[in-house]
Amino acid sequence: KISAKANPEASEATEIAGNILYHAKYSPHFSPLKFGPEQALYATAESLRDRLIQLWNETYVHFNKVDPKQTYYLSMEYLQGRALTNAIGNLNLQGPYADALRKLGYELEEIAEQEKDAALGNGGLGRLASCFLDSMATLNLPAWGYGLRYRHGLFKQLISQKGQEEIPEDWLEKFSPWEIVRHDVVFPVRFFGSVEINPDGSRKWVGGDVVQALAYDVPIPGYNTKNTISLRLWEAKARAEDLDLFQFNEGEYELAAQLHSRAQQICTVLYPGDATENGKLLRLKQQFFLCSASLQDIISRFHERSTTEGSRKWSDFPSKVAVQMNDTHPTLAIPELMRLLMDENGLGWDEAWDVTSRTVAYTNHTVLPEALEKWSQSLMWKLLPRHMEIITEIDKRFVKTIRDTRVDLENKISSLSILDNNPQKPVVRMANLCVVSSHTVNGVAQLHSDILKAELFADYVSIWPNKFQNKTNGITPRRWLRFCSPELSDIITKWLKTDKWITDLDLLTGLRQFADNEELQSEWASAKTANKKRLAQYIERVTGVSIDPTSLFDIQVKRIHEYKRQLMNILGVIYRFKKLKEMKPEERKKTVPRTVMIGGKAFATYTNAKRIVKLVNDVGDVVNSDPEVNEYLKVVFVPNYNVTVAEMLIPGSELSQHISTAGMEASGTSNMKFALNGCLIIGTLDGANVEIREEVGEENFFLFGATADQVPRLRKEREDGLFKPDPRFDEAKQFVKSGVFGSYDYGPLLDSLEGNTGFGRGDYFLVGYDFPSYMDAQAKVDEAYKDRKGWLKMSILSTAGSGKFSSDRTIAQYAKEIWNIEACPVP
Ligand code: DL6
Repeated sequence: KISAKANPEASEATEIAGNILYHAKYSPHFSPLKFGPEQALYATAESLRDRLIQLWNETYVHFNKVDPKQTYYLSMEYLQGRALTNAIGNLNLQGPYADALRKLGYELEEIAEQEKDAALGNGGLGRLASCFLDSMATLNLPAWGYGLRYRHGLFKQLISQKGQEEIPEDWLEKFSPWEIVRHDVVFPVRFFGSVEINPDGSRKWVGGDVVQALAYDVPIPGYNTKNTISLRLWEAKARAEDLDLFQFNEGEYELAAQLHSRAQQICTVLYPGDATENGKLLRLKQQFFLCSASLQDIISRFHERSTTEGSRKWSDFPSKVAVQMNDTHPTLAIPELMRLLMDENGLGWDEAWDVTSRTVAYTNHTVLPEALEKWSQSLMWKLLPRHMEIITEIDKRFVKTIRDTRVDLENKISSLSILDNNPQKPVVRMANLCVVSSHTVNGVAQLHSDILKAELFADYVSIWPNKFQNKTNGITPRRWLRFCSPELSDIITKWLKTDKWITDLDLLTGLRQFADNEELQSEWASAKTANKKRLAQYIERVTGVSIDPTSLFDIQVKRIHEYKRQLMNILGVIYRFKKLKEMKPEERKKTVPRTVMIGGKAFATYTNAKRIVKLVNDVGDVVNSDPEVNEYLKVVFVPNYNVTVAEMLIPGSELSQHISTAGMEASGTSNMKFALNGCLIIGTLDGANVEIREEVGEENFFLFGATADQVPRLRKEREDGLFKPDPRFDEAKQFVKSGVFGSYDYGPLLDSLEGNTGFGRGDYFLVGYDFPSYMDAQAKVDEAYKDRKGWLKMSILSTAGSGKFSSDRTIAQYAKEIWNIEACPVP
């Protein structure tokens, strides 16, 4: 019925529908006789993948031709989430795909819902890596992401009467329609063994286990460009000949397939527990596996390209290759590159060091001492004997240089050196190895970079003042506004009279002039309300709790950690509940109804974090079933927080909490997503909050709490018994102790706020100190929310001030100031 000539979109939809059906019919994975939503998802994804492969081939043919310097982003984590809507959106094919699916009897949203999240990461660091890939592709940068193809990503969180339970995630249960296995890209990776000295004095790593790294490529399309880059994920395999057929036929099945089983373990799960020696060994193997496979691939590409213009000089390597280490997890890239250059390619130490140190750069993502990686020297000698020789030599040379040139640092050598030779527990300090070897080290928000320079890496700064930079994190505006809140983004496009903000987010400042405009405010309010209603439906579906879309939606979602202070949030809620209970009905009616949503996963062995999850759930059960109060307060624990859940929560948020102890959250990135979606922040002066507040305006940010420079003094005062808690804080804690929220033993959690904690001091995270100013800021939130127009204006100004936090800006800065690479758009 549709005339293809008159309507090219209609003809495209017809073609796409045909292509989807083709995939459904010929897919070897499903019966061709069925076309249910799941088959429709896979067939739709495969039809899209055809296009992506084409674009991606064109991209790499072009890169090969131009031969630009390329960036390789090494990360143990990627939190990709779902890919379908994002790929369709980046290729600007929403209309044709929605029409095509409609012709086949489906709505695009319904099909998109079928996709499982690729959750190959833990939290902010992994999601940052995924946002960066989107920006690298969009900015047409010659770049690759490298990671591991974990069979099971971050666990699924189940909430039961016991609190959080973890069950394995299974994104590859069937298969991923997005990845393409590269049987022609395989590299050997060795573990254990020993070092042999050749007759010429050079060294060779021999023996041990050799497993194969097999590449799986996931295409990453840029927005509004042909450029489509690759996320290359490695899987570990053994070869057929590694199976001992003789033993197998003797009935010794496990023994016969030992290497197969050890290879398979490497990519089985993300972050295997590391409480045991075996667990530690497996994690170290994962890290080395990523580094070795990626570097061999990078070097082979460097050689491949050289065939066009004769053999390439190794000294050119740093002008063709930039390697970015996302935190210390890929630190082994440093000794592995040295080994490959010296032992496999015959370079001398000086030349190999020059090449390596001009190639690698390091991003630090935390100042938490317990998160700074240290590996036992004995474990390292066992698994990676050649690398330990190299690390020892790097350390020796570094220490000698300091001794020769900086007598003033003599007494600092023990903390600056890479090897900590404390006889009780000799370790390799990975952050020190990164700083010593990298040409650039960066923090992820201005405050964090300043703290790195003034504290953690202060002495290194005195040695290499120009090595340290800041690169404030960012988020991709495609996924985090354009696709997750189409209503709000259509309004923005309408008022800015352009959709160019999608790739030039600073244009959002153009909304400032309309912040008071009643028409915009009314449109803004309807978009927010639509998003809140959608969120309310979702919450009811997954938790059974019905929430009021006219109440203030207050959200805190992130990994559960004591420094992020979800405990302060829930104690504030408990105090609010108690006061509501004490009020007369007519008083209650004057309060602002609130729905508090808290979500996030606690690491499986982090007991206090799990207690916090339990407390939030218990408080929710009591508050939500209290007939006097539940009209004014609801408390919901949002289970299984992941990228897809975030895409539902963030557009529907009005207030979000970023309330870490100042100086402890390196940046935060969800704060940027909330602010971009017109959600106001209640927060401390920590991480990127500082810059968000500067950009959106201090009157549009609910600030409270101690500043980073006050924290050491306050901790000391607390230790010396000088701290006098606010009565509200004591009242909230007492209320929990009274057993109102059930019989679970919250003693250890509450003790962490006063007695001795695992950190050896009471209330290390200063919940007690910050509680009164937090409660005062919450009271200001309630007042501000009563002024409807005022709130909408603040919300618009929040979006208008979020331009700086585009990952396009962040990546453009990395490209220019660290990697020295340029855009290479496919013509
Ligand atoms: O840089 C991304 C992200 C920051 O936004 C968070 O503030 C920071 O905690 C996180 N860091 C890590 C590293 N380990 N720890 N803790 O995940 O990086």
